[in-house]
Amino acid sequence: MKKVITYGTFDLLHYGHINLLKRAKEYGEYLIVALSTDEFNAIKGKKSYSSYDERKKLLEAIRYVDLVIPEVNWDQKISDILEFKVDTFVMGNDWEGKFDFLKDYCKVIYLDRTPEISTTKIKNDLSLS
Ligand code: C2G
Repeated sequence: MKKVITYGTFDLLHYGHINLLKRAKEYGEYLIVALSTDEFNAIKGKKSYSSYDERKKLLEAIRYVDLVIPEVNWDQKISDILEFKVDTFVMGNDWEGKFDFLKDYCKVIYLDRTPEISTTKIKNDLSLS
């Protein structure tokens, strides 16, 4: 069984996230999402609207997602890939090249971001309405 992994905050879940998860799942039969914890978001300089548990529940309801694990730091990717025997690592191409060091452990794929939508845009548009 081919396993795929991806990482992110997935706050204010939107169709750009779903589009990413749908395409990531096409690389295997089992998709793991490493979801940034609230503590790691603080390290990333992100304040998510929804808590880790709320964001986890939403991701677990998505048909493409098979497992959600916590992302607690920048450095867990290699151990995650080894622990879960991951074949392919997938991220949006705003991260193009940033995770190429993982090519020693699995395939690394960067997928085009979905244009015109982002958590930041949603927050900004709502604040103006
Ligand atoms: N994404 C996308 N299209 C958008 C918005 C987001 O394809 N319009 C993708 C991003 O490229 C990323 C995933 O959706 O692959 C999750 O996005 P974020 O929650 O913003 O992830 P980020 O905060 O970049 O966390 O260790 C990696 C980090 O945890 C990535």
